[in-house]
Amino acid sequence: MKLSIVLSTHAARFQAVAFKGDCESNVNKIAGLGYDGVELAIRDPKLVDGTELLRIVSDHWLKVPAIGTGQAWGEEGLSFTDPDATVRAAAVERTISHVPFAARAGAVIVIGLLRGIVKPGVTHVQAMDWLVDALQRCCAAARPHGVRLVLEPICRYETTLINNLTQGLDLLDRVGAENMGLMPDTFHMNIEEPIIEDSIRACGDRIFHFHIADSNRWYPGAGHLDFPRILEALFSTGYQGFVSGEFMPLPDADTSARQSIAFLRALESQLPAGSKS
Ligand code: LER
Ligand code: MN
Repeated sequence: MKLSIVLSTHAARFQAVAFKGDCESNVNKIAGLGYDGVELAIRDPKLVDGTELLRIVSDHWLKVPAIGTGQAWGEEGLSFTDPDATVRAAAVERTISHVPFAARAGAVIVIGLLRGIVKPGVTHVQAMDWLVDALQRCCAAARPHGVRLVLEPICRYETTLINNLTQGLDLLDRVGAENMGLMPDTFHMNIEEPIIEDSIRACGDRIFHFHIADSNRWYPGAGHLDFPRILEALFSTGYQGFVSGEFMPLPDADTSARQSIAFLRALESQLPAGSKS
């Protein structure tokens, strides 16, 4: 099982991230804990030196499976579904600006809250049309570079657009791009999915990346989710990607990251042979 953990390259308001800023020492710490990769949350590629970032991760033998984009929403209010066309265009442009670094890193680009919410005065139908149009533009721009995008179903307390995997699969059908898949997140699935394992199995090969946290958004093992069943379902789809930790830095960042990898490595040995990537 390939394990990564989220590192935000800069300070950010979003709380469920163990490590923020201070890239070199945090990457060093993450590698030292035994992780195979680091998922980078980057608000704007203009703020980072991609060559230096890649040097840091490759010096530590880590991969970058994914790039998170949600801070462009959280810190700047960019979204694919804003009633203001210039904001929607800026969100598309920002997403496309991640493509060169994603191509170099071999990372998927995550579309989480950058999709936005249905704002007052906008119908759900209109928001979905804008969302489909934006994703089609981003996928078309990413495709020649071999870059894939993932849409993350996010629970009702954060957005009104695409809360569960069924809605995510319907959206993929509408977008109609082979380089677009889904990124389930166990924290959101615990709130929205009727039976988490069945929902995962229904995605088949459309899962391109995976976020893991426990029911309370602490590290896996700190809540009540049934991870043996969830991960068995994930790998039964043929999933070969990373399982990426996105959880609260509680009781503190180092402890959460250490507890997570210890729990998941112990669990790995119990998964049926051939069912882990
Ligand atoms: C981001 O991956 C996520 O899971 C969301 O909760 C962001 O708000
Ligand atoms: Mn997530």
